[in-house]
Amino acid sequence: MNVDDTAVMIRDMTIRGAGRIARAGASALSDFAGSYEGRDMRAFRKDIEKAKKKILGSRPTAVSLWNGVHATLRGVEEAKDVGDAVSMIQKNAEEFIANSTRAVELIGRIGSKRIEDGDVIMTHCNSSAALSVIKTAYDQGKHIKVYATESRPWRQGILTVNDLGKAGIDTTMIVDSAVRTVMTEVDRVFVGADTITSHGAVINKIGTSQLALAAYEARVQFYVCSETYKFSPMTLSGDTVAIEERSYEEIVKKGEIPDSVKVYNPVFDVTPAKYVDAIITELGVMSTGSVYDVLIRQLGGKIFQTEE
Ligand code: RUB
Repeated sequence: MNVDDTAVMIRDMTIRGAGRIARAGASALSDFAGSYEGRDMRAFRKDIEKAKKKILGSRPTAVSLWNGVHATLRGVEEAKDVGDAVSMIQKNAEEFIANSTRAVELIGRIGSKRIEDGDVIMTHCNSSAALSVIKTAYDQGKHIKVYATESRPWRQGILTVNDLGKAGIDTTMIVDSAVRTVMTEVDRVFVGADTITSHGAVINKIGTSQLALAAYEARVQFYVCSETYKFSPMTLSGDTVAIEERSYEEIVKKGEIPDSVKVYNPVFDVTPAKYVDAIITELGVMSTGSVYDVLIRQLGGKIFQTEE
């Protein structure tokens, strides 16, 4: 699919979820490179840079998109000609997509070990990584019951309950404000992530931090299911994560409230590391304190941005 259409579909959430948007970005850049007709390397660099900016500008919060795009363009600076650059991009994108898809399966297998027969689970929004854990546990024959939040305003909970319900899992949908009431019945919470900072704070769908607080209060285990490409290298040098705000029309219809009333619609929130029991990744289950080490390894020991 072309870059413009992909950027629009990510922005309007036709393609959504941190993993899916990363794979869509990688795939769009690969298609762009594959259909590039020019042979001038300088022009190619400029054009691919423009395409990259378009994809990255589509949604600001999930670092998965940034990591997916940069993994796809790795090495292009050193390419000797356009043909070389194109094959690098196509190979990188293919690898990124295959690895990220496999990571979700691995997270399912690893995370399912944390679920016991008879568990009551809560999840929020619609995370393929969290659903992989829950569905794998169910496929292993564990009897589980799942509470899934509606996740206003976009109601991604509808996708979640459809998926779980069709899989045959005992699923109950709740409104977001029922989270604290229901938490007393829950054994474990599993949510996804858009970005995880170097000190283990989790950025995920608005309301995630409320689940975390309610779980903390009720002494319920709170797990984040996340591929390691959702770890943010930029946070190592102190960058903060931009929280996307979307249109008021996702909350109220035009004319439903007086023009003088403002509507604030942040669509992600930050859960501090202290409320997270563990992060379930494709590398294994880790504490929030391990994110820093994984990032340093991913960066080959290069930690801080320098002026050079
Ligand atoms: C989706 C959301 C998901 C994470 C992880 O938000 O917050 O929990 O993206 O998803 P939105 P996954 O619907 O606004 O994109 O595990 O599928 O990557």
